[in-house]
Amino acid sequence: MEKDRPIVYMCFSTDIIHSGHIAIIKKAQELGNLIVGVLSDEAIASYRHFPMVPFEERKALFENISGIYKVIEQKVWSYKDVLKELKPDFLVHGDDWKEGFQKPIRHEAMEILVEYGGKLVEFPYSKADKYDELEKAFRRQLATPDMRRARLRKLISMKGCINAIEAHSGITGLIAENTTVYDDGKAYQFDAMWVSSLCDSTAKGKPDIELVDMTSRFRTIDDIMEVTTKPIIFDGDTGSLAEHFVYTVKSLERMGVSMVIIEDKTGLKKNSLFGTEVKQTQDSIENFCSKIEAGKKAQKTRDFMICARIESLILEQGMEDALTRAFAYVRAGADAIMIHSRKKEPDEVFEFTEKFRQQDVSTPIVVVPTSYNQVTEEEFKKRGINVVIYANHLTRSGFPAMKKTAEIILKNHRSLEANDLCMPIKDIITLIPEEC
Ligand code: SPV
Ligand code: MG
Repeated sequence: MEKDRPIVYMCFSTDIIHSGHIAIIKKAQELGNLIVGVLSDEAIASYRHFPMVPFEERKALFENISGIYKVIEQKVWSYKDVLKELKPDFLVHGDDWKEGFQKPIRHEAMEILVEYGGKLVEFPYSKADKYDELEKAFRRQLATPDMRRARLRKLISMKGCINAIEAHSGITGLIAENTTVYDDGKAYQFDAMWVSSLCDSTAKGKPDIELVDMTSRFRTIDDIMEVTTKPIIFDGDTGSLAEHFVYTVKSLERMGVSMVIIEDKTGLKKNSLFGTEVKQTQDSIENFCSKIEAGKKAQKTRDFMICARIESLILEQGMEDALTRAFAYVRAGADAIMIHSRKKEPDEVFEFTEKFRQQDVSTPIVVVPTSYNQVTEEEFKKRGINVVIYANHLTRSGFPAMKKTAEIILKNHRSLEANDLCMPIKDIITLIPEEC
């Protein structure tokens, strides 16, 4: 560190360092002693995309660039804490944050700089195609089976609680992959996708009774995987016979699926949302444990997860039964537990979670809040729940719009009146990216 020179601060979230970054670092160094902040894995995963390179590695990249005085971790997107602590004379940033979702973060940083007399220096943001291409090519690796499969476990441990939305086709996969909402300086995206048996069957006009065979279900996964990179949680229904389940596990793992969830029902499976209105039988603890054990033995990697789904509350077998099963399934090797409920209030799910967590603090808990949908992800996280699945929402929102459009056309003998329900032709053409 050169004495009496101003302190300069800038923060990076990049996975790779290219010549554009080096150029901006050189310019920042001319202003004084440069401290580089490296954004934490948690912050990047929460509001941008999964970091391809873990924090320690990204930090090491900057530590090896000559002339950088110090590299620190910036834990959150907001510059507030870092500015208050370091009080740098200059905060350097690309001018791209003047517009768009980062505007509030810039605004907050400027207010703090004014408080102690620091200055904001904004360099023109380099939009060079070659850098864009480089980053895109790097990110395409996220779709490879090994990288995709491993990401679910990492995301759960980084974020504590993740969300997943159902996808049943290439286009719903793209919606799950690309939908982003910007709010208060943060960008929100779904973490993962749920390949639901209900929605996969519905898309094929079939009942959710394990009628759509595995070959067809795998085809759906393949369609989704071809155009996306996010981790996939597969609804494996009952898992069938243990002798069949081991093949399902091997295939899913090979494809790059991260987790299969199997439910402890047996015989002709009906959708859980029917509850006790239809005849449904729960498997014995012993039998279901053997199935979990067989599945765990069949998998080759450490990343693949088998989640045991407990139907005791759906089938009104009581809390004790649900808990007994949960502990037995974990002992049999389950990597996660899904507790299902179709009550309008979350009370039984919260009671289960509280009692389960008294004995097991680490096994991830998965929930599907279709009926008790008033609960926010933040609350689930606070209660110790790790995966929140929006299990059927693209199906339930998409089909009513289609039905209404069909009715309007029939009623009016033309399509003009359905215009407002339909995406403009220009948008549908550009909906599919040229290259995923
Ligand atoms: C599915 O989405 O197929 C599920 C969840 O299994 S539920 O429909 O709630 O049973
Ligand atoms: Mg299902």
